[in-house]
Amino acid sequence: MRKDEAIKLVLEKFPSAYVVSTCGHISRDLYNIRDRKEHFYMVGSMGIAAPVALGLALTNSNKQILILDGDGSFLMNLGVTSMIGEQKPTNLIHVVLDNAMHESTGGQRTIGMDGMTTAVLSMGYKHGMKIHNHQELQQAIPDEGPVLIHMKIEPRTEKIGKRVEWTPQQILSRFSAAIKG
Ligand SMILES: Cc1ncc(C[n+]2csc(CCOP(=O)(O)OP(=O)(O)O)c2C)c(N)n1
Repeated sequence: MRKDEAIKLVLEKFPSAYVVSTCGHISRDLYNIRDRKEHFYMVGSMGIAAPVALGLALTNSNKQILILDGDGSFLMNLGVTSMIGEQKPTNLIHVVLDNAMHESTGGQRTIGMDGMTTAVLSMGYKHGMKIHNHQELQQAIPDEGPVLIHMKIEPRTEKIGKRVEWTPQQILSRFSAAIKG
């Protein structure tokens, strides 16, 4: 699966989710596929989408909060994973798009996501699932979170789209208005 296909599938599967996307190409791809005020594009801060989403999930328990992470970003901040497991927000979905590299900065390899769907269960996540294709994502019906959805994706071959054109202040104010409304 390509990264853009994976993102489209996630948006179809969770159409009303508030999405916090990690920095770099993942936020750019999300923005170019579809721009919504319910998207919080993390600018610059790698590994921080998950803690932002955890705070949002705990303070907005009636809303579905989705993290769109990369494997590099996920692995960089594993501490927050145990915090999510301990807090157990049932409305939190943690999607990791795993291309086995830090694509945004030139493709340096990551240390790998092997065993993470099991590891998060021992940290307190309710579900952990590995997804390779469209059918598997359609069948995955996480009744409640926190859930890790580990999606294997292919390295990019197509050109990256434009950068997010909103300023960080604009991203924050339109997202805040959306989630409060
Ligand atoms: C704290 C911090 N360290 C490093 C960077 C530089 N950086 C931005 S995106 C990125 C790679 C992210 O990798 P991954 O989450 O796997 O996503 P991908 O780029 O593969 O889509 C790096 C190293 C940063 N923005 N912040």
